[in-house]
Amino acid sequence: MSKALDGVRILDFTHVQSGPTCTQLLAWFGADVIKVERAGAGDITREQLRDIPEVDSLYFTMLNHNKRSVTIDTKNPEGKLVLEALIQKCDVLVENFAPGALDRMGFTWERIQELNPRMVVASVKGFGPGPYEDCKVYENVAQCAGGAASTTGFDDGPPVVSGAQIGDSGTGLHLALGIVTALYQRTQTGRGQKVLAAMQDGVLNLCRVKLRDQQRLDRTGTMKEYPQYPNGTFGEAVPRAGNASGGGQPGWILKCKGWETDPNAYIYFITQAPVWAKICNVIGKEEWATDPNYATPAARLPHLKDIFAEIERWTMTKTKFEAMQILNKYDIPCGPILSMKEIAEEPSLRKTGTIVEVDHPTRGKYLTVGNPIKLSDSPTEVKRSPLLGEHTDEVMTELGYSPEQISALRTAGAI
Ligand code: CAO
Repeated sequence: MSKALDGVRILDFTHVQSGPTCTQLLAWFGADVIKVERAGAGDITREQLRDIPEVDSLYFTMLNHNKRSVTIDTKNPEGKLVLEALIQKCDVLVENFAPGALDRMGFTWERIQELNPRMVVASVKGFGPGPYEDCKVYENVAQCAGGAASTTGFDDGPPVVSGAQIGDSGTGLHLALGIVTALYQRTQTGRGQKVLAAMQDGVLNLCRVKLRDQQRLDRTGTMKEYPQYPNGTFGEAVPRAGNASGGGQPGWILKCKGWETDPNAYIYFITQAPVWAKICNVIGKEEWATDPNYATPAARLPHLKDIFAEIERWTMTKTKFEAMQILNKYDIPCGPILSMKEIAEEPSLRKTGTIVEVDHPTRGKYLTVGNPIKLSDSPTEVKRSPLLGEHTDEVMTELGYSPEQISALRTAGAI
């Protein structure tokens, strides 16, 4: 079966996490992704957080599936010529170097345009134009600068970063959308363009509801769905909301049976208004369904803490899975807190290809997260990540270099 991005060639200059997540998605959709790495070393993640000596780390393998790897010294004059040939052959160049690195290599936007006016040049940077544009940025810096950390955690504790890599993988997703959009526009204009996804912007986009809340707070001085209401105090900025749900349906994380020893024996419970009477029945507080202090969402807001304490008395008598089963019967929205171990072992995620087992020549079998976006006419087949420089000869041959030329370039240290 054909793939959505068949025929699209990507010059992949990405490293670490943000850029590689973007090009991995494009590869899963069928693009030919040629990852350019530094000879001898490669993407720094190949050796970071290794669990097996001398073997590509899971960090690298899980971010670089379905790509080809070529090693080119981009600071070597002959290596630069090889890169020029690649730029002429590819549709998209994706990079997430520190600001200015591509220009210092000699590949300015103007130079790339001369070589290939159809080329889309896509970049992840920490910040967009402004006071911090020259800064190097990693995941947690972006979470802090994009508004996620100041709004995550509990009111009486410090800001907290999330386990979800919204700065890196989140920005990779944003960039991938920018790239396919630019390719689509190219079908009409015939021209490439620059695509920029700044990590601060990507995180802020995912924190959109918190900017909404900032303006509500500015106007009214309070927000009734936040745990600070009615007993705490609000300051000038959106506070950390603990585990409260963002919308108009109050929610909280509650203990389940076994919580004393299992750190994940919890359930997220939402007191959705239309099922309030059912919630009252399940927890044995039938009278709350008609009591004016509890019967309406507005009446409940001041007592949310007590309400969740009462619901928790019930959830603590059930495991999170038993509670799920009972609550779902009544359409009460809830979710078990799943550990990574439980997710890794979940058969339904294996069945859909969201968790995939991959075989690797030096590491053996390992688990990875497959393509979370499923296209009915473009199924994803997850293929192992490339070894460093595994495809250098293959790609050089496709670019028209003879075996003698390849061997001379290798001797010169260009590839
Ligand atoms: N051959 C020769 N040189 C190469 C090369 C190759 N194949 N590939 C890269 N290089 C060189 C670059 O030209 C650059 O050299 P100069 O600094 O002399 O111009 C150098 O390697 C390193 O690039 P870098 O500055 O991007 O790498 P770093 O490890 O110092 O910084 C990071 C890493 C991530 C902080 C920085 O790249 C960055 O801020 N990127 C943008 C934001 C981003 O994506 N952050 C998320 C990373 S994932 O958490």
